[in-house]
Amino acid sequence: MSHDQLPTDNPAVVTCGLPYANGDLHVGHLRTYVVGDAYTRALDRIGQQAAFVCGSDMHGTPIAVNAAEEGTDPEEFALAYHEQYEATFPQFNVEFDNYGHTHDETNTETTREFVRSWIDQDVVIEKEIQVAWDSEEDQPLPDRYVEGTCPYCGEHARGDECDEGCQRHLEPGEIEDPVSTLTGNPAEYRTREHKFLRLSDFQEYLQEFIDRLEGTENARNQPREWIEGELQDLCITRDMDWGIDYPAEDDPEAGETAEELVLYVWVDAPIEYVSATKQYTEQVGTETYDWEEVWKPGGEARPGTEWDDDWTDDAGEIIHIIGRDIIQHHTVFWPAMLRGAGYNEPRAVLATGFVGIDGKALSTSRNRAVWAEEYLDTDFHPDLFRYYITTGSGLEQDVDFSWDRFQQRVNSELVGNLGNFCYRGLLFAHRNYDGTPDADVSEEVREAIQDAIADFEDAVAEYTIRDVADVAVDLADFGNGYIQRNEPWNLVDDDPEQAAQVIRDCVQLAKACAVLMQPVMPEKAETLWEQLNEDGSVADAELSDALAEPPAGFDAPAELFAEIEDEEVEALNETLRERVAAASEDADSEDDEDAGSETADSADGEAAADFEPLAEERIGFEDFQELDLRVGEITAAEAIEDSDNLMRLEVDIGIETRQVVAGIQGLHDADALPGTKCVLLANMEKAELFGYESDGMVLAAGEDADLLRTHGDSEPGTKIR
Ligand code: B3M
Ligand code: ZN
Repeated sequence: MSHDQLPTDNPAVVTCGLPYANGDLHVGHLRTYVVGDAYTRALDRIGQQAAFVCGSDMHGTPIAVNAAEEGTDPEEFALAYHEQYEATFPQFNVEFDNYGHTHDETNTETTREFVRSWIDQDVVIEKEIQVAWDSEEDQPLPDRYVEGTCPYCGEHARGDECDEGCQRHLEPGEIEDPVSTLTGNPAEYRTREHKFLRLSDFQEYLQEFIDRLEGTENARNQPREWIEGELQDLCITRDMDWGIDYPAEDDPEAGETAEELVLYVWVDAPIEYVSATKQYTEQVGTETYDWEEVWKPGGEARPGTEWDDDWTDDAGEIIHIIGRDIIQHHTVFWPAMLRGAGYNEPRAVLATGFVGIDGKALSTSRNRAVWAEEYLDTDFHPDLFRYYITTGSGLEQDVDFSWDRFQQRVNSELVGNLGNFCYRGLLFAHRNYDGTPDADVSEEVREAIQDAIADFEDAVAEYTIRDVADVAVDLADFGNGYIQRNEPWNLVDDDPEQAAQVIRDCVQLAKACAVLMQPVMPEKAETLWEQLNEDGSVADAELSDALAEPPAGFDAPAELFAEIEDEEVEALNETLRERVAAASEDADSEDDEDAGSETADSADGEAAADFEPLAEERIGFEDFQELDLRVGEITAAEAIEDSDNLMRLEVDIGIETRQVVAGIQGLHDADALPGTKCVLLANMEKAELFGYESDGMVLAAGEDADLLRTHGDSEPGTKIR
């Protein structure tokens, strides 16, 4: 089964990953919410009914740890951030239809209903497991209370997620060399009884689901590895006080300690997507928007571990927008949770890359971040940020935020292109015709607008938000070229009819820009709409209105966007630099005092390693094909004695064995390397280093020379393309 193209007759819901209510919002968070908001507005624009919902994530160790650090109660602590988020989003024109939180009554009740359904379906089991324990504090160490080494990739990991390495979810007890973040002591293990969702029951279902799933490629492909292998049961309870209680009273098989357990935060968090939609229906009535049509078509849950095609023909479209570090939760755990309770499944998951600052990773602990509040303190309009962040790169890629680049893009694309076109077109029209000249739109311009509408529709159906945002600016670019080519200022006297025609076209193009830019820059679009003297709100206009006749008369326009001055940017850069320097000193001294402090500090979705800016220049496929990349296996490794950092490797690439000199001494243990798979650039120019010929290059990532290898077990010699 594949999905009908958007728009469909069914209602849609767009959700964004819930922000943990544990710290100030920064541009990294805002990327997801701006994309979600713009996408929902774009859906509406193509005639797809859609609700946009989200809420604060109030539970789990991310909240408990930070609240404890501040000496506050987790509920009070989380509620304060929740209120802050609720007030901040609209200032970026992020307008949720409903913004709830996971601790409210609706979500508590819905979560317990889900769990009861799983119990009834017999997909919940109890197991005795070893949980990490701090003997000094005499308390269990769930999730972020423990850190150690990821058993899958060997990177440093915290509790339930390998946030610096392979991004996998880690089950309790899985982390290696566990250390308590409370005391810094090595953790012990104690036996406890916990509840598990038996994911293996859903394996077949998930394999079919992933073939139907739409969205970004990373979200559709990454999960395949997980659902093709053995699916580990998901521990759904934790030894904590803060959270939603496990409904032990409804579980006939609950052991004695079950009532002391709360649900794992990743149980009640995604269920908030359902609860927030339910609350929206409570606000507007089922006539306007019926949450059940989306989540439980026909008002009926169909629990089971298999899929039923007919049932979902009329089901709504569920679209999740998340950071790419939580793909597994949304494409494996969540669909199984939904299926087990008889709910509809996601239609699409869009997983965004991270946001960097000035070419480096955003880091809250180092204060290398641009905070939401900080942006709002500038004079820059929120729509400028929205434009920058949605068009800075494709959805899956990382976006770099730098004030310099922000200035450059605003000045060239918004001021110089879109704003300039609308201003000069409308000003000319007002001065010479008091508004729209009496003429028909030319065929050329009509076609250009029709093409822009088609591009917009395709981009929405294909979830390519950047293209959605680019359409209006591209159309303005066309408009600028059109004015330049036709020189209406020279025509007014010589050929008044032709002049009127050209300006008539420009007014139409400006109107089309207003309609097309609205999802990404809603307020700026509204201003342009008013300048055109249009009635009502551009938010209510349809795509076809881009071609409808503009009002005959309008006043002199004002410039839509103002140039950003160098001094403003210099000041902002200076503030950022000073702050990073001050924070780094603090962080370094804190690191010395307390190895655990980094854990609680680092924010969601930040990558630990610094990254370089993306290359500006593109290469063609042919250039890429010139690289002869092969799967290899290291068969021998030794340090080159005279050198500080070089190692001599022998790499089997199927056809032959190559000697390679690699700068990985000190980063890898020579004894452990033989047997390791790698990727070798086989047609690298030969070189001689310290008397050894190097015949190829082993690929590695970052300063730690993390060796690249393939995902599956392709044989040495296999060509990589
Ligand atoms: N609260 C934040 C994160 O891990 C987490 C998202 C929940 S979405 C259901 O990015
Ligand atoms: Zn890992």
